[in-house]
Amino acid sequence: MDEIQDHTRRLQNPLNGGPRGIPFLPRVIGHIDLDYFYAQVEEVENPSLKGRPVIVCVFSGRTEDSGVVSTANYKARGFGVHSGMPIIQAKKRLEGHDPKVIRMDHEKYEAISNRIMEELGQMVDVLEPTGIDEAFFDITNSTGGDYSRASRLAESIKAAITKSENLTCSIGIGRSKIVAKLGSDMAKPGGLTIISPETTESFLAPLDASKLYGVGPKTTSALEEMGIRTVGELAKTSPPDLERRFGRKFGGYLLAAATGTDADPVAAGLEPAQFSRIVTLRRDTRDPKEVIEQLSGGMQYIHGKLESSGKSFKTVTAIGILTDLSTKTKSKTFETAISDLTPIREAASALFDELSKTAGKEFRRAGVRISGLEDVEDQTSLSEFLRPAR
Ligand code: DCP
Ligand code: CA
Ligand code: CA
Repeated sequence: MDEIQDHTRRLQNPLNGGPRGIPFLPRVIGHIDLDYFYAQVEEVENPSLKGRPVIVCVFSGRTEDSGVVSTANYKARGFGVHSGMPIIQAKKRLEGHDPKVIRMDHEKYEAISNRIMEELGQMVDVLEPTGIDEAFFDITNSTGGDYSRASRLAESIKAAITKSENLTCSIGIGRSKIVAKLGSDMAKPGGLTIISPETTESFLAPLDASKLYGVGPKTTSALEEMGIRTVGELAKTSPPDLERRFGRKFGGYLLAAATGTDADPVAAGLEPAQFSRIVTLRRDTRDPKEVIEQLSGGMQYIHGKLESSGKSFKTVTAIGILTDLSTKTKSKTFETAISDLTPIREAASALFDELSKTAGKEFRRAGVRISGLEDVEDQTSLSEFLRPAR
C-alpha cells in the first residue's frame, strides 16, 4: 500500500513530495533525453556506421530524394545538417564525406523507446514521458531530497540504458521541470548536469531568456524591448512590470521559470494497465530454463506491484529480445483473474519454452508482463482460498 499512499501525498502537495508526510523536502526533478535518437539506434544496429555522418530521413516519395532529415548524428551535424532539412540539401553538405542515408523506421524506434520507458519507470518515483525519446521524472522520495544521491541515481540510469540498449542519453537534475530540462539540453550529448537548489540561481542567471520553455521569438523580442536579455535579468524584474506587459498568468509564469520555482509536478500517466519487468541476460542464450531463472526476481517484483496496487490479472506475456534486437512475444490469458505468483511463473515457463522453439536466435534480454488488470475487491486469491481457515 505504501506506493499508493505516497502517490496520494504527492498529489496533495506537489511542491514537496515528501515521503510519509515529511514536509518540504526539496524537490528533485529530472529530465532525460536520448542523444540523436533515431540515428543512434541505427548506429547501434550497425556499428560500422560509427564515425560516418548518418542521416535518418523521411522520404515523401515524390522524387527519389524528396523529403526531410528526421535527425542526424553529431558527425553530420558538424557539417551543418539538422532535423527538418531537405534531404537534397543535407546530401550536398555531406558530399565527399561518405554519408549514410537511412530511411526512418518509426516502429523500430518506438519499440526501443517503450523498452527504455519501462526500464526508467522502475528506477524513479514518477515518470512522465513527454516524447519518443524524453521524459521528466521525480526522484524526491527515493533520494530523500539529497542531490548527491540524485547524482548517483542519474549515473545509474545512464549506465542501465547503456547496458540494456547501448544508447547514450543526457540528463539534467534540478528543483523544477524547467531547470531539469535546461540541464539536459546543456549536457548534450552523453552528459549529466546537476543543478542543486543552492546553485540554481547562478546556473540560470547567465542563460538567454529565450532558452526558457515557453519563451518563443515573440516573447523574446518583447523582453528585449524591456531591456531583458538573460534569465537573471528576468528574475530581477518586478512582478507588476511583467504582469503589465504579459498579463497575470504568463507574467507569473515567466518569473517562476526564471527563478526555477515553477511548481508543475511530474505527472504519472494514467493508472498502469500492466506491470512488467525486462532484464538483460547474463549471456545470450536459447535455454528457456536459464531465462526463467534470471527472471525470477523480476516476477517477484511484478507480483509485489500487483499486490500493492490491489489488482489481479488475466494475461501473462513472455517477452524475448533477440540478439538482432527484434522483439518476440507470446501470451496466455486465463479465464478468471488471478493474483498469485505461481501461475505467473508457470505460464512464463511454458511461454518461454514455446518462444525458444520459434525464435530462431538467442535471447539477449527477456521479460514478463502481466496485463488485463482488474481490481481484486472481494475476489479471493488462490493462496487465501487454499489457506486453512483459522
Ligand atoms: N525528430 C524528427 N523530426 C524533427 C525532430 C525530431 O523526426 N524535426 C525525431 C528524430 C529524433 C527524435 O525525434 O531522433 C528526437 O528528437 P530530438 O529533438 O530529441 O533530437 P535527437 O534525439 O535526434 O538529437 P539530440 O541529441 O539533440 O537530442
Ligand atoms: Ca534527443
Ligand atoms: Ca527529445
